[in-house]
Amino acid sequence: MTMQSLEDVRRAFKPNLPAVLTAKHHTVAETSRVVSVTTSIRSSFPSTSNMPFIRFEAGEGSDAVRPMRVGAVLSGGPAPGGHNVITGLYDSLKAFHPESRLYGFLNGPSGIVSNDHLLLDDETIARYRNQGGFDMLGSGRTKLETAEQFERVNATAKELELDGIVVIGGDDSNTNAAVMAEWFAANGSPLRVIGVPKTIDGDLKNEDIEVSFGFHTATRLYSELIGNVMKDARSGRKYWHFIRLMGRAASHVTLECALATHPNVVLISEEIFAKNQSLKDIVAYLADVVVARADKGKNYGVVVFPEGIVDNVPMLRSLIEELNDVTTGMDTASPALVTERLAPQSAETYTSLPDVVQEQLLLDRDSHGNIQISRIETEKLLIELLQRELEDRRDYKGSFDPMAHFFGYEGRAGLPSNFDCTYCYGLGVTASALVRGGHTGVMSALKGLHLPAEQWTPLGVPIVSMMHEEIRHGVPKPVIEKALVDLCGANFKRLEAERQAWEVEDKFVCAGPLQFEGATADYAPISVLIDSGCL
Ligand code: FBP
Repeated sequence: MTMQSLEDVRRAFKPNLPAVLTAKHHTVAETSRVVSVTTSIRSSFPSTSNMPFIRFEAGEGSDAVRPMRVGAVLSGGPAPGGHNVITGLYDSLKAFHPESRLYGFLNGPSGIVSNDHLLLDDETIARYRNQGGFDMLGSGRTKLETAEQFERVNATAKELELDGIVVIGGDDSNTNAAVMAEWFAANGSPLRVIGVPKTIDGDLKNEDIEVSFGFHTATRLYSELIGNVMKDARSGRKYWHFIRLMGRAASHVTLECALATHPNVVLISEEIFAKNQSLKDIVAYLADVVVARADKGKNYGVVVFPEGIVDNVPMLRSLIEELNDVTTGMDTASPALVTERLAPQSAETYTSLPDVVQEQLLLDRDSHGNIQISRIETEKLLIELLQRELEDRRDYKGSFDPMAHFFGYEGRAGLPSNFDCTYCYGLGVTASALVRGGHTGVMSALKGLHLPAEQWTPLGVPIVSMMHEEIRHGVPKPVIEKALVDLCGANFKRLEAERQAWEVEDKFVCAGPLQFEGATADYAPISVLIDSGCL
């Protein structure tokens, strides 16, 4: 007997396309929508801030049918579906003209600078259809911003005779794409730069981008694991599980998983920040739930929270900001050395943290200036502080045996869900049409994701329309605005209405493994369904 691997089975999956993309199609400027940006952003993007929104129509385009040459790059953390963006791009370029070429730049944006590439062919593309990870090309977080880097990108583009570059990345990578598009437009180059919205964090989201790709698969995977831990907790009845999930700035991942599984406690960074909660407040709330459950004989439970809470407890946020300043220029920063340089209140906060967390707060920042939040074991911090609090609670007679978990990297490269396979393939085909239509500085998008794929609407969204100004490394910079959880939005309201009932009663839901066939196989993310009013 020969056994087919699931990878092989998935290679045969055929994503459906939006109807307008299945036949001959072309792009047209959407005249009814105008990009509105601040004067300051306009002055940073003088050549590209007037780019129109783009829509798609069936029928022949006016562009000459000649082979196209396009380069694609995977940027930032992996997200399930990235390979399908590339397969969609490839199939579409080849269908347009069989001699078209698609180059994949290796190891992220630095591959464009150094012209490190792979010319993609049928065999390579076939191997990666509907597969997870970013291993076809590798990824990286190099920031492209200097004139020298752009000169080198230009040299690469000339050498490969590129018509366009497709940047598959999150908010920072797409900010880079916009800056690159501006540089080429300002320098009279016809090279087009198109973005594709990726990130499991789900924080690249707005009126036009309903969800970033990878979010669905990652949250389904985490929900499966959370559901399994819940079953285990309820079976053994002796452990409290503290589960940290990815989500640096935003808590979309935690919110989606919570709505899928119903943990006893859910912490949301945006709520903590809005209510100006201190670590003490959070720990007191956790202790209240632990005590209430113990009173019912339940010395077990599940707490779910995003990695970003460390950066959202106001006291810790200002500590992190001060640490960023204090450690700048230090060759090796040690807890003892930085404590001496911190203001007294920050020093007190810092030294009250467990040693391991003190060390982790000093890890190098990434090239975008972000603290490496995934490396900070907040679950251990909460457990230690909660243990101290429970010792002080005279009314507490239960037993507290905590377990710390981080579900992070295991969710970023799994076999993509049918939703992510289909969404990404469509985003790739849309990006190809945007390059062919001569557009630049726009992001490939698909709307109406609660509907069957055939009814999705492709469009090109000017990246500058998503921007605002943020202080980065001490100076204001135009960057894509991260979408945080909207505390007045339907998803958070749903959590708010339900979560109290989950604290003491066990309303756990075992989400089970991601399905590729059957009744639940084609679901869109819960948050998309709630936002569209379907749930
Ligand atoms: P992107 O924003 O690049 O998609 O990455 C998201 C993420 O998975 C975060 O959730 C996490 O904090 C971070 O990447 C970890 O990054 P790294 O892979 O560099 O450790």
